[in-house]
This record gives sequence, C-alpha cells and structure tokens, in this order.
Amino acid sequence: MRHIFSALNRYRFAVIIALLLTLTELAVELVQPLIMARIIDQGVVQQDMETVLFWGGVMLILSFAAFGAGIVNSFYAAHASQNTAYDLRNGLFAKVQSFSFANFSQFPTSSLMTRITNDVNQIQNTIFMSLRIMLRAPLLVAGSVIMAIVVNAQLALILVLTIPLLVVFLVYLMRKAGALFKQVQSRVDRVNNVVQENLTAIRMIKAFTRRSYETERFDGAADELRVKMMRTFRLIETTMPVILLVMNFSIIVVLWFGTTGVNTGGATIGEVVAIINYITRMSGALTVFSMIIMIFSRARASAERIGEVFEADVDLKEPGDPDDDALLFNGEIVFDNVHFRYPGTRQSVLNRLSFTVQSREQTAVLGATGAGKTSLFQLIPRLYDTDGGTVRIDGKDVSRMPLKSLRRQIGYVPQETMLFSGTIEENLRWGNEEADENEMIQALKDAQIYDTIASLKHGLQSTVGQRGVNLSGGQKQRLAIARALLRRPSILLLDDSTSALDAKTEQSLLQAIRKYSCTTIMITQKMSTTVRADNILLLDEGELVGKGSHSQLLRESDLYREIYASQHAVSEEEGAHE
Ligand code: M5T
Ligand code: MG
Repeated sequence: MRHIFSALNRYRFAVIIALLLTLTELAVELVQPLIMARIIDQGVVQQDMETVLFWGGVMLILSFAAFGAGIVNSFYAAHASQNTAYDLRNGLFAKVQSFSFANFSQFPTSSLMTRITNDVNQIQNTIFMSLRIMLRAPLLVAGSVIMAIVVNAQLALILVLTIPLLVVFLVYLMRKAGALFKQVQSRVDRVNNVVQENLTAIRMIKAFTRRSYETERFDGAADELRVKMMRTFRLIETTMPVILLVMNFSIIVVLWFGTTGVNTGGATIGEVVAIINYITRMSGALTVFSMIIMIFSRARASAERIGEVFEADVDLKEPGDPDDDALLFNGEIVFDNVHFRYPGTRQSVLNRLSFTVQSREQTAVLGATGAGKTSLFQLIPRLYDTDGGTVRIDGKDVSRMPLKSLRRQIGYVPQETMLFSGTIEENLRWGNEEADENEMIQALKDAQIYDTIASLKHGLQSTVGQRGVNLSGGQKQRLAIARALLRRPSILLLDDSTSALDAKTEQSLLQAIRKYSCTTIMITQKMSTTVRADNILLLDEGELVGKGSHSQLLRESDLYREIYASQHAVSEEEGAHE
C-alpha cells in the first residue's frame, strides 16, 4: 500500500480537487431531502405556490451544480488514476530491470507480467472509483444518518441501530473477499504462465504433437480461475439482499412510527418523506458499498503483489567504488576455491574450483552436459554471486567492482542465442551503441557471418524474427558472436558458440578472435576446439579434473583421453564414409 500511496501522492493536487468536488456533490445530495421537506410542509401542505416554485428553483440549480461537479471530478479522477498507474508501471519495470537472476527465480516471468499489467490496472480502477464514488458512498451513509437525526431524532433512531450492524457485516465481508481475491490473482498468474510457456514453445509443441495436452493444461488453469472467481463473487453477491432487507425494514419502521407521529404532532409529513428519502439514498450508497468491497479487496490483493516486487531484495549489491569505473581490464581471470549452488537449491553445482586464465589467452572449457560449465561462466560477469571463494579479474574481486564497468568489458555469448525483433544492425548495436558501419562489417567478418548477411536483400537492414528473415541456429550464434566482438571486450565468453560450425570456419573464427587480444574462454564439446586452445579446463560434476594444453592432458588425464578417443573414432568413421 505504501508504494501506491507514495505514487498517488505526486498527484495530490488532482486528488484534492476531485475530493472537494465529490464533497460538493455529496452536500447537494444531502440537502435535497431537506428542501423537499420544506416544499411539502411550507408549500404543498399550506398551498403556497411561491414557496414551491422558489425551492423548486433552488433544487434545480443545485442539481446542475452537482452535475457539473461530477463531470469535472471525472476529469481529475482520471488524471490522478492514469498517471499513478503509469508511474507504478514504470517503477515496477525499472525495479525488474535491476533484478538479479536469483530474483527472477523468485518471481516467474508470467507473474511479473501480470503484476505489471493486470494488478496495476486494478489499482488504477480503484483510484478512479475512489475519487469518483467510493468516498461519496460512506460519507453519504454517515451524512444521511446525521441529517435524518437533524430532521427528526426520534424517527431516525432506527438508523442509529441498524447502520452500525450493517457496517460490521460489510467489513467482515471485505476481509474475506480480500483473501479470496489474492487467490484469484494467483490463478490469473497461472493462466498467464500457461499461455506464455505455450506461445514460447509453440514450435516444440507442434513438433511433439502435444497440442491436446497443452489444451488440457490451459483448460485446467482457466477452470481453476473460473471456480475461484465464482466463489468470490458469490460471497460478494450476498451483501445486496442483506442490505436491501435491513433498509426496507427500516422504511417500514419509519412509516409506522411516522404515521403516529404525524397524528400526535411529533412529526410532519415533510419530515417523514425526508427521512424515507434519506433511507432510499442510503440503500443506494450501501449497495455501492458491495461494489466497493469487491474493488477494494481486489485492489488490496493487487497492492500487496505490487509491493512484493518493489520490496524484493536485489541481492547483488552494487559496491560503491565508482573510481574503478574507467579501469580497463588486462583480462587475467582467477577462480580461487569457488563453491556455488543456485539460490534456493541445495545441490552444489561447483566445488573447490581453482584455476587461473592468463590474460589474452584462449582457454577451452570441456566437460559433459551438466558438468557446470555454463554456471562457471555466469560467475564471471557476476550474474550470480559465489557461495564461497572468490572470482578475481586482474587480482580484484568481481563482487567489489561496479557491475556496469565489469559487464561492459565482457562479451558474453550465451548458450541459447537471443536476438531481438528488429534489424540486424539494431541487434549488433546492442553490443555497442556507438559502433559505425565499418566496425559492424568487420565484426561480422570476424564472426564468419558477413557473407551470409551481405547476400540478404536488405543487408544490415534486414529484420530478424517473426516478420523478417529467419536465420538458422548457427547463423544466429555467429551474429551473437559479432555482437559480442563489437563491444571490443577485454574478456570474451563463448558458451558452446562454435558447436554449429564446421572445423574450417571454426578455425577462421578463432584466428580472427586472436586479433582482438581479449581473454577468451570457450565452452565446447568438440576436441577440434580444444586442440587449438592455449589451455584447457576439464570439468566433471562441478570439479576441475584436469588443466593444461592438449598434449599435456592427453598424457595426464584418463578422462580427456577417453573423450578424445570417442570423438576420434567418430571422425574416422565419418571419414570412412566420404
Ligand atoms: C550445472 C543446474 C543444472 C545442472 C548444474 C543454468 C542452470 C543450471 N542449474 C540450475 O540449477 N539452474 C540454472 O539456471 O546446475 O548446469 P550447467 O552449468 O548449465 O551445465 P553445463 O553448462 O555444463 O551443461 P551443458 O548441457 O550446457 O553442456 O545440474 O541442473
Ligand atoms: Mg551449458
């Protein structure tokens, strides 16, 4: 709630105006029955036409004033609610940008999406409604009770008894509905999650003919949402009959005692009419209450969910040492007794990892699938913090460096290539915004992808993705390498990025990378890569089981010899077929 109010606070001017206008409308509504009583008692009963016309005119003018106030109120209410929602959305987005990988595993993507869109919308609607009618409803109830007492205290007594009971009942409902709405929102998350996973993996789903399974999964999630929604609304629906019952009963009581009062002189006809008028207005306001309960409880649930994102602890703290900012890495990387497991899991992924990668060397990391190669990479740009031990670059602990200057100097080509929808040029610029066309062409050439791009009809301006050219997996990989090279990184990390390349192209690529004189670490499954590397790290189940050059490891490591033999056998077989 705190975040909502502080966002709303920036539009307090609009809020105050809107509330003042609401009060105008409210005042008119409360005064009208009084005027009506006067028209009846002094005009109609005494057959005084002038009084009727005069007060009738006053009522007309007041109604117009209230109407005008209502329109201007809408304007300011919309202003405050739309802007607050806009700020909240931006704030959430900025916060999510600062998230560490660990934070992302705390909130599934779909849930973040629901929070930024649907939950913010709930808040927006609530603010608008609050400024428009919500405040008016409770004030109208309270004001009507007071005015009724002013008009005729005896007749109004019944209201003093019933209204507090109703309010207690409504507050109780509000609490219950709040809890239910929280569950509803998490079901919305679930539906979004299924949709998102489905759309991301639609090709796989078709390839594996999992359509009916997916449809069932969606049905299941949608049905859960429906059931929860219905339960919540059923609860809220009960308010209406209860309110009407109590209020109608009050009217009967007022009529009963009113008739006796008029006969004995304890009340006038005008007073009875006025009080009944107040009661009908109250009934209206109280039914609005049931809507308020719904909107408010839902908003409370949404506010909590928004608050959770704002309050998420971004565990990768930025060290305040900005003087290092300009420092250029030489590129020596040291892992010193590093232990690592993913946040929230128990299984350790890396153990006692110690090694040094010399500056400007090309190092290959070899290991079976699941050995922890990608995990090792992620510690270098500090996507995660270690669980023990340190990762140092040029002798300095990465957790002591400003994240920006650390990451700016690292070119990271992840295992799964991610290109953005847009032109090839835009995708390249992502690596380095200032790059000019020559630099881009050079990077593309070095990444061994220039010929392919040049042969496209629009060259660098071709769009990739949904409505553009579709690049093959290997082509995308090389585009990602070009993007990383364009950064002129001090450290280049290639996660299985040459897997789709034939031996000759791979050799040209590694040769071209040497020109950049950056420390290069490449994860690979292929011996053809390790053979050319200056140094090899052999990883097995999170532990370093060998390091050295190709010939060294052939001599010293059984595992390495084994891998070598297996791949050699394959390539000989291939050769035999040719
Ligand atoms: C090593 C686990 C994974 C495996 C171990 C990326 C990632 C991995 N893991 C997580 O729990 N969460 C994660 O986000 O860590 O995984 P790896 O480092 O990805 O292994 P690899 O790169 O050597 O394998 P591969 O298949 O890419 O060659 O137990 O469950
Ligand atoms: Mg991997």
